[in-house]
Amino acid sequence: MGRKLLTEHINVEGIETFDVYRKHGGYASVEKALKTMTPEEVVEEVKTSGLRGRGGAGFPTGMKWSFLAKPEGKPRYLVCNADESEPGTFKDRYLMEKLPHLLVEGMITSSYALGCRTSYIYIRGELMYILRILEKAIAEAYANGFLGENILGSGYSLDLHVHPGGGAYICGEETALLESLEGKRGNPRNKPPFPAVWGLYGCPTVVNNVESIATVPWIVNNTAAEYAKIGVGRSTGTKLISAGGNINNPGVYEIEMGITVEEFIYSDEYCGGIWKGRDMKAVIAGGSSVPILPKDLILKTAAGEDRLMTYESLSDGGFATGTMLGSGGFFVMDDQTCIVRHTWTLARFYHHESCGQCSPCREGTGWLEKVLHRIEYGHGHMHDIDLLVSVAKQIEGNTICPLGDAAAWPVAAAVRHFREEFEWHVKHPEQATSPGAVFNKN
Ligand code: L3W
Ligand code: SF4
Repeated sequence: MGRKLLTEHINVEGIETFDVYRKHGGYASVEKALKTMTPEEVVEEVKTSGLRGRGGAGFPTGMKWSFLAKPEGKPRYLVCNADESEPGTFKDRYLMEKLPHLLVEGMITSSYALGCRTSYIYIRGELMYILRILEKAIAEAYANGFLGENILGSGYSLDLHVHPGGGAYICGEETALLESLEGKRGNPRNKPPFPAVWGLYGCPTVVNNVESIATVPWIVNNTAAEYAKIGVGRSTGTKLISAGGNINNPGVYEIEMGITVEEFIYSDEYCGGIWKGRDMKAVIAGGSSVPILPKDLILKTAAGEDRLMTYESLSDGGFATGTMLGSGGFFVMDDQTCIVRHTWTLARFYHHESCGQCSPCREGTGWLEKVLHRIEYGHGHMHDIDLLVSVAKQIEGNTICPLGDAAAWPVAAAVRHFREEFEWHVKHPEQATSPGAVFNKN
């Protein structure tokens, strides 16, 4: 059984209330930080822990915190990115619904470290019921002296607000999120300047994922050295994985970094293997925005070693043979899954969610969707398959924000690893249009 740093008490009855959460050690990190540590010492702990951003990019959290500019006379902000909209990713929703006080505690301790007096949780608009859960937890924290003026008599004061988005995937991109929080259309900004210098209302801002912030209390309570002992190499600690698709036990799992992908997919502690006794065809490991890998490549690295649940092992060999841990949304596909249809579904999503600011993304996502649609529905030509790769290449690296890459990579990888399946659709249009028709080598 792996260690559970975030979810140890998640099934305790009443843990969503202040009293029960407190009885189980809740808010200890606020007491420890405010009473015995300087803000710089908290930043140093998070740096030393090796914690990396859990939203998708895996950028070192402590390093991001130390980039925060401190100009005279300007406030600093901490904004929690709770706009979880990545297809296949539902871990932050789970954490906030079950353990709202853990996020509130993390926000207080992190805001203290960063010198913020006002902080925000920007939550996905579809999750209004969780917004209410968080508002209740925040009200309880105020009532018990953990928010507001002069917290625990320490002289430190903080206000915390929850703000809902309007339902656009792009608002999960940090600069689009900040635009939206300012009341504008959620269009991503050009970077640099990064939010650490020019963020909310033009002030220095740290934007962190829910899981990242929820990990800070454990690090402060138990020390960075203890945290860094868990995991492998530069992938320290634990990670929440949302597991879905054709597996026996879909759900959210907290894993210790470094277990093998094989153990994660096949052991009863986690996914429990492929449903209906079928074989596995492919996996997308990090939410929908990362390259798909066929069974052989998701289980073994380019060097033939077991692939591990770490940032490094999953990206081993670059995009030819690797993928990304990303936001930790595991889509597992059985041998009855149609890769063409699956890829078309994702392309539709990205086309719909493109904000339209840059032409490679606005036009390119539309072309990917159209070409995939005609292959799937039996009107494709062989040259369409290379056209997909060509359009994907022209999007990649030529856009303001990562949505362009996120739309291009899954398509390029699907053609790279499953070209035969695309060709089969072109050669057998009568089969390709019938519901449930799936390419099968045998
Ligand atoms: C200051 C520098 N700050 C980098 C900061 C930057 C950001 C973080 C990472 O995209 C990925 C994307 C999705 N000075 C800095 C600096 N920073 N250099 O570090 O930056 P970046 O640009 O690498 O990533 P990002 O823009 O945050 C996130 C992938 O995650 N993804 C998406 C998940 C979607 C959700 C959701 O639904 N909300 O989580 C999944 O895999 O494709 O590649 O904070 O400011 N010199
Ligand atoms: Fe908008 Fe797409 Fe450009 Fe991102 S890449 S700014 S979503 S058009």
